[in-house]
Amino acid sequence: MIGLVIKSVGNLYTVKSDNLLYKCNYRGKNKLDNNFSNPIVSGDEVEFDLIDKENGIIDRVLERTNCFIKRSLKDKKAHIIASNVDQALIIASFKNPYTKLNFIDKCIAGSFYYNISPIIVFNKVDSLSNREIKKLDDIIKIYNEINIKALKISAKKNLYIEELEYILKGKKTLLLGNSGVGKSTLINKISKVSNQKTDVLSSKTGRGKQTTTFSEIFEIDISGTVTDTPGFKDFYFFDIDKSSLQFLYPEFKMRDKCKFKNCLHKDEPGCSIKESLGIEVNEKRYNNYLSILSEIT
Ligand SMILES: Nc1nc2c(ncn2[C@@H]2O[C@H](COP(=O)(O)OP(=O)(O)O)[C@@H](O)[C@H]2O)c(=O)[nH]1
Ligand SMILES: [Mg+2]
Ligand SMILES: [Zn+2]
Repeated sequence: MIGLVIKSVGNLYTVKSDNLLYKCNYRGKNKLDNNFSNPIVSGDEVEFDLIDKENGIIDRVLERTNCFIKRSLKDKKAHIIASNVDQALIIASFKNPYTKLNFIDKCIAGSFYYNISPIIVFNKVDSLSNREIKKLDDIIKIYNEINIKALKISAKKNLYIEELEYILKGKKTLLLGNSGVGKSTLINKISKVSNQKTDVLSSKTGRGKQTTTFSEIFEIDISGTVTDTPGFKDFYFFDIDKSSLQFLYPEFKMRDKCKFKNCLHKDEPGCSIKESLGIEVNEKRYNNYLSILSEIT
């Protein structure tokens, strides 16, 4: 049978097929598995055999259209966050907690690399003072100027949620964000079911919510899906190399004018990106580019 993995907790997968749910394990042991800390992820289409009415065994993963990969800090292997998605919603928060722009920029670059359109929302706008909102608007402008959708919302107070739902409608969206930014709160607002299941499952495995490898797909009320992922504070790229990073910056269009063909736009002479600082290229974005570049080995 063929089905869609809608939830993964450790080595246990929930597979949906013809509107029925099956609990499945994975049998496959192909060579690919060695590079990945998790061979299967929510969003995967899989072929599986039934053991009984409710349980099955996954034989193989069908080819993915895309997947978002980070490097696992534990074993340096690839950790797939989700697969087969249209867009990534980067959920940030200006206060409690403060999301670093460096993290947002890393999520954007990763999304572009894996052919996923990035969108940014700043949640918890209800808790900001007018002065803070003004500061946030300046940040939002940075992204809007390079044609990346960025908006502010309040999941708790229902502010601008309709605007967001319009963006999510009919799409498969991956949620990215630090923990505590309001992913679960948002999902409860826009999806057909509340996410109480997360708690049930993590208590079953006896592991804390934070440490369980976990992703789950929720259906949005008005159509479309969102994939919840464990919040992570920071992450490292798995397969993006130094020379590719610049192509993930839409505003670096003038890179062809650099003196050196292999310019990394760090401190090379005649660098057109450095000459564009404060004009086409925002300095904060550029500084984060340098910091992300230095992390890549
Ligand atoms: N003030 C405010 N608090 C929020 C908002 N959305 C979520 N929170 C709070 O932020 C905390 C973390 O939210 P949660 O949804 O669990 O975050 P997650 O870790 O990203 O899933 C909870 O105490 C929420 O009530 C919001 O729009 N405004
Ligand atoms: Mg959560
Ligand atoms: Zn350059």
